[in-house]
Amino acid sequence: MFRTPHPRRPRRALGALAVSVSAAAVAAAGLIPAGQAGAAANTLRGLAEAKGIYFGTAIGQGDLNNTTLTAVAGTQFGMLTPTNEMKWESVEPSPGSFDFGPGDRIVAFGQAHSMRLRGHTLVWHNQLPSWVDKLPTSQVQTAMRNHITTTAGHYKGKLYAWDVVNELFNENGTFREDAFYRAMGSGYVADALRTARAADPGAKLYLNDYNIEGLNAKSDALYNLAKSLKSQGVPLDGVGFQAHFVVGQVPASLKANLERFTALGLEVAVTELDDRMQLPPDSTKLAQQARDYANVVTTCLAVKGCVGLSQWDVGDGDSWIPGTFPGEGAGTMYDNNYQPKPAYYASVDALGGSSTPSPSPTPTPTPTPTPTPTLTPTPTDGAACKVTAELNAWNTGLTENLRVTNTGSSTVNGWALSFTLPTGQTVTGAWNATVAPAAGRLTAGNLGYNGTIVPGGSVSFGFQATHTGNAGPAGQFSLNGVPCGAA
Ligand code: 9MR
Repeated sequence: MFRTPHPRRPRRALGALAVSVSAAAVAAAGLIPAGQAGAAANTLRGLAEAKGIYFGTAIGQGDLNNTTLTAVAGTQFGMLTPTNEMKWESVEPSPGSFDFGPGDRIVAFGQAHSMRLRGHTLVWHNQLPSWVDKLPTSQVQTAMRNHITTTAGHYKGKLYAWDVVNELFNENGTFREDAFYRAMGSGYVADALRTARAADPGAKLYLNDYNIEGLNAKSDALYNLAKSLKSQGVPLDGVGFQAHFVVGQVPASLKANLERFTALGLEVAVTELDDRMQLPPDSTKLAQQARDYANVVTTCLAVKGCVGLSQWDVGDGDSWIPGTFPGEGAGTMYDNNYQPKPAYYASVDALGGSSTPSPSPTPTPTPTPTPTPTLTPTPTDGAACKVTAELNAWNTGLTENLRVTNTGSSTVNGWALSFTLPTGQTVTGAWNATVAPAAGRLTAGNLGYNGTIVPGGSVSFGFQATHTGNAGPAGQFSLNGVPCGAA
């Protein structure tokens, strides 16, 4: 659940995340799972489009300098939302003075990658410049209409949809008493929608909010408003369900709730999907997250009128979550190094993809021997580390979780665990570590949050791999160059 209002977070510095890698390196690093590089049909985007929906993401202008991020965004996603660049404070920081440069750069990136675009957002109490809040109530309507007309007019013909009004209700279903409500009462919503329709007749016009995914007081309020607007002929086309979830808490009433909105003749979309957890992630939480993502994707596919889903931000390292919920994060389908997580594979599976190993594989009956999960303690040889492996294999793939224990007497600050994969195994994804290259002798490196291993402490990470018959465990471990012993 949100704690509201959203605290503002400083924008990321331009280039702060910049990494330079080639497309081939991106594929080799597993950012695009093996066999999927260049094969658009097997991406989230391609699979979603084959099912008649879209799968999108959100990026900010600083992200455009991050070649790893943009490679994932431009390949895996078919819809793009600017995280901050079309908000009022960005577009019109002082009265009548408009800056569309940052938003235009996001639009250009989306167009260059044949992505559709969602405009976010025209009227919102947050990231609203203080001059609007300070206006006499008699001047707010004029300012709102001018902002909508100029902004939606600038992007006319370029956007699939606009979030015309964002986050308009309190949790108990009463209207948020922001500058617009104070000046115009609830009628500002219809006024904003009509103004937006006049400015860009081709854009779908949405109301967008959070904590409205299940049946509750807040979604009831939005439902009643949407019904009333439709009955008055106000131009409302869709409702956006932000879907900022907590692992294991996707509401059971999601489908029923979406369906009551589509029954009004509206389209619905999941607009800001993420699924946060207490850090650090572990295999249990990541498996639940994978089920949650699959659940949301499956639900959208099952609801006629659910036009698509967008994740908010690309990877865990880009996400707004840790800045707003200290100690929480890991809400996206990509880890801090843009390695696909179990949620990615689960989403691919939910979209009908079949070329990737499942993170929670169900052994398929086949003539190939199917090992059951095994716990393989690896003896130490007196070195400073011990590794245990848990392996789940099926006929063509496997997942392996490795636990590295510091058996020495000093703290490890930053770790690189090297190990050898049996011949024929190729890593296609990893969690809680970077893993490269994909085959042969590999090195797993810590992420930002799990680099320290105190004496007697341990860290866990894992990977998925394909295999050609040898589904044995990894071996010949060494930690920061010191052998841990044979597997
Ligand atoms: O991702 C956005 C983040 O960079 C900003 O600091 C934050 C400020 O409110 O807004 C974030 O995006 C929000 C979106 O615009 C509306 N729904 C909630 C999103 C996450 O807070």
